[in-house]
Amino acid sequence: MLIRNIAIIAHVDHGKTTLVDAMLRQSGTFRANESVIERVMDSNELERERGITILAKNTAVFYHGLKINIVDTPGHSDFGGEVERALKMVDGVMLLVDASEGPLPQTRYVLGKALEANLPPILVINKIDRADARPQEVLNEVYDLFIDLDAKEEQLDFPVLYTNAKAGTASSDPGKGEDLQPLFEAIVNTIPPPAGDAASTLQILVANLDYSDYLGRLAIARVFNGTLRTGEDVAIAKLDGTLQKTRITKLFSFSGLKRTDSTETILGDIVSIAGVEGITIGETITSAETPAPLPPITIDEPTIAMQFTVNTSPFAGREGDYVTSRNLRERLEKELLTNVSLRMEETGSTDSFKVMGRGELQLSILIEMMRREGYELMVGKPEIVTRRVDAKLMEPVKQHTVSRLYRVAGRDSSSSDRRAGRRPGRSIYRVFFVELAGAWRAVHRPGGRCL
Ligand SMILES: Nc1nc2c(ncn2[C@@H]2O[C@H](COP(=O)(O)OP(=O)(O)OP(=O)(O)O)[C@@H](O)[C@H]2O)c(=O)[nH]1
Ligand SMILES: [Mg+2]
Repeated sequence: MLIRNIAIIAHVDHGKTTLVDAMLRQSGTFRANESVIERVMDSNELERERGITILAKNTAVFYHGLKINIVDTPGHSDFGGEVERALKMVDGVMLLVDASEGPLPQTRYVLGKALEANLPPILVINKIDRADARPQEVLNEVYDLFIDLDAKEEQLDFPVLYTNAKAGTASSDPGKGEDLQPLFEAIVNTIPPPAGDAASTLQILVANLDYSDYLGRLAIARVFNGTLRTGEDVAIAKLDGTLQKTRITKLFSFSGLKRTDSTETILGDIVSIAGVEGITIGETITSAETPAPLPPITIDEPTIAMQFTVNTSPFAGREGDYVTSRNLRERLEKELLTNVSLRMEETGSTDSFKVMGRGELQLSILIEMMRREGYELMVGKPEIVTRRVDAKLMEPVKQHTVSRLYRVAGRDSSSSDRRAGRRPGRSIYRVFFVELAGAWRAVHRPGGRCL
């Protein structure tokens, strides 16, 4: 079967998950009378409550006999690690940009990662139905962004589609659009089929983990070379360099929102594997005789840290079931296995752990998940993670964009000024003002401490 693997990337709320809904619907994934919830891929409890995507997830649709594996990624910068990892599984990206907001900081970040990985993009200018849509300007801003990111000549030659993800339409002309056919065609024609050789040494890279109540831990992995058949002896090249011999007995491929049983992998496909104890992200399933591990997945470093401590307050033990430092450590260690952008460090005390992540939202989601699972803990104030490079103390720098109507722009930038603080003699951030239709957009580059 012919395959295409694509990730959908964008700034937060630009409509990725909504577009996946439409792709699922139009590829006949659901029965005609099936009622399907909106943003069906945002399947976990916190995602539904908050209306955001937190974890990257896979689905597959079929178009004229061709299988398109789609990875929906989160747009919030705190979950950037999910995007980096998703890009390991695909051969191209759909870069989604809101037709009114245009490219925003996370658009820049995810596009930068896609260009670095040499993944060909399809530009999708979404929410074309918005009254304040300005597709032509947004297109120009995206070209500027590509150039700013030092895109190569051939990377600038991408197809452009204008979509209304809610209505499920795409067209190369912003005024038109009947269905998503032009988008499917663009995927087939611009995203290269997976490379590799089905007959050579087995190489399957685990890029994500999932969990099923029936099957336990599931590894989501991309077949780069070779063919895996269930029941055959294989090896897992572990992150510590050792080789663990095993046999894969439960193999699935994606089909819409379901996993379908399979006994043999197809070259380039994204598969799901159950029943392998301890398997984790970055490991390669390979031949037991001639192991050929793929390079492990590297992702950007954490930027903020928080202390997670056993509850020692007078009210300790009233809310949670898991209250000891051993409970806390085990839960955090479990999280580190699936959440590769998190790090944990021991502190001087056995009751306390320093947990590092990409942002406050990411850590607050972890805390909320733990709370709901019955853990009781105290957390400290977030601090930025600093690093010494050549004896110089370095701090993470963020880009902070504020869009306001003209009349409040002055007040807004001065309050950011105050928060950012100043060092004698020089400003520690730069402010850019960009004029947009009826609004100023102030772009700050403050140090991590100021946010
Ligand atoms: N008017 C209009 N609204 C849209 C369109 N596409 C998405 N939306 C709305 O935009 C909001 C965000 O959509 P999502 O699909 O959750 O966006 P997302 O990019 O997946 O967001 P994250 O995963 O959290 O980054 C929702 O309220 C959608 O209904 C569109 O084409 N037109
Ligand atoms: Mg989403």
